[in-house]
Amino acid sequence: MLLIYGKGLTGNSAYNLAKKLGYKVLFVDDKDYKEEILKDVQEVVVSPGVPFFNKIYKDCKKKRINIIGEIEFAYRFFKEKDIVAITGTDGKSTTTKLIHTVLGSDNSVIGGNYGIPFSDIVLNSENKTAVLELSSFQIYSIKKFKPNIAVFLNLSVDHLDWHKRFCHYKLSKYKLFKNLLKKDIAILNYDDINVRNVPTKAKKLYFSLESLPSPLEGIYYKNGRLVLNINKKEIYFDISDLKLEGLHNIQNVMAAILTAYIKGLDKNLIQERLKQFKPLPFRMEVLGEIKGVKFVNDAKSTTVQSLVKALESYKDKNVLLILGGINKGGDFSVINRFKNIKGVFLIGRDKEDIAKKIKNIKQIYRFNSLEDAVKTAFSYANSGDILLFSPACASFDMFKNYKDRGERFKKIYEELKNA
Ligand code: UMA
Repeated sequence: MLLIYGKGLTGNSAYNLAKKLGYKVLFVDDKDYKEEILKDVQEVVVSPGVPFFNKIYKDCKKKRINIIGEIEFAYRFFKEKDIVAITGTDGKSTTTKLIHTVLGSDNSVIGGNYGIPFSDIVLNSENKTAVLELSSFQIYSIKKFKPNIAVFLNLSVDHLDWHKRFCHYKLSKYKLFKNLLKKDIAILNYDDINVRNVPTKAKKLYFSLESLPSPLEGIYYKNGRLVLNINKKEIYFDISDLKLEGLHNIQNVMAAILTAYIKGLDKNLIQERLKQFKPLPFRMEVLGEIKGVKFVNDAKSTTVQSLVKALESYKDKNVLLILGGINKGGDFSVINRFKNIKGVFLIGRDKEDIAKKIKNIKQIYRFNSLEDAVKTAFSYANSGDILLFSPACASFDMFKNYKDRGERFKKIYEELKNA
C-alpha cells in the first residue's frame, strides 16, 4: 500500500499517477492522519509543504517505512529522464520560464514548484526535456532523483518556518547537486559564495556579473553584452532588446543561455527566443507609465532580498517605494543603504516594525489600504520617477496571496491611468 500525504496540487497529481500505475493508495493529510493507518503501508509520498518535523516523518522513521517526496516518486516513472532543474532563493520561476522559452515548447515541458507537479508531466508522458523549478522543500525529500543539468541561482535566508535553520535550508539546496555525475552539468552563480562552492562531481559552468577568472568557463556580463566562454571559444550575446529589468534578471538570462548552449542550440536561435520572452506577472513587471512615472509591479517579492534586488535595478532613479505585510524575519534596515528612495509608503500588519528600521528616509507614511498607499505615492511622484510595489513580506494579512495583491496593484494602476 502506498500512502500519499498532502491533498493539494502535488498530492492530487501523485494520487492520479499512482492510481494509473495500479498502486493501492491511501490518501491523507494532517486532518485525517492516524499512526494506525501505516499498518499496511510500504511507502509514503509527501507533499512539499509538509515539513520534516511533521509527525508523518517521525512515524515513518519509527516504523522503518520509506518516505519520499513527489519529485522522487514521479522520477521513477519518467522515462525520458532528460531534466533541467532550477533552484535558488530568488528568480527560480523566471529562470525556469526563460529556459523553457529558449528550449522551445516542442522540445521541453515546464513544471515543479512552477505550478505543474512533476507527476502531471509523467502522467502526460511527454517525450520532452522536463524543465523543473525545484524548491528546497521538494529537494529535501529526494533520494535518487538526478537532473542532467542543475542550475543554482543564489542563496539567502528564507523559509525558516519550514527549515528552522539556514544550514538546513542550504543543505537541502545542495542535495540537488549530490547525485550529479561527471557527465552532468552544474550551472552556478559565481558571484554567490554559497553557490559557487556547492559540492558536486558534475562539470561546473559559471555565470557572473564580472569577468570570470581563468580557467573557469561559463558566461559573464561586460559592457552591456554577455560573453560566453567555453572550450576557448568566445560568443557574444546582445541583450539590449530584452523585456526584463534589473541585474538579477541578467543573471537569470545568463543561466538560460548556458543551459541552451549546452543543449546544442545555436546563438541566433537563443537570442531570437530570448527576445520573445515576456516577464512573468508580478515579478518586476513594468505596467507602464502615467505622466512619465513608471509603475513597477513586484508583488511576488516576499523577502528583503528580493526588495534589495528590485531597488538595485533602479539605483539611478528616484523611487517611491510601497511595501509591507507580514515580515518573514527580514532585516529592513538594508533600505537605509539606498539614497534614491524619495518616500516609503507602508501597508500591512508589520508596518510599524518596518518603519522603526528605516532611519535615513524622512518621508515614511502608513496606510490601511493599498489603494491609499499607491495614490499618495503617485501624488508625490515626478516624471522620470519609479513607483515600485515590492512588498518584501508575506501577503496573507491583507490579500489571498501574492497574485491577489499583484492584481489589486494592477487594477489601481489601470484606474489611475484611465482617470
Ligand atoms: N499539508 C498537511 N500538513 C502540512 C502541510 C500541508 O497536511 O503541514 C497538506 C494539506 O492537505 C494541504 C496540502 O498538504 O492541503 C498542501 O500541500 P503543499 O503545501 O505541498 O501544496 P501544493 O498544493 O501541493 O503545492 C506545492 C507547492 N507548495 C509548497 O511548496 C508550499 C507549490 O509551490 C507548487 O507549485 C506545487 O506543489 C506544484 O509542484 C508554491 C509555493 O509557495 C507556489 N512554493 C514555495 C515558494 O515558492 O516559496 C516553496
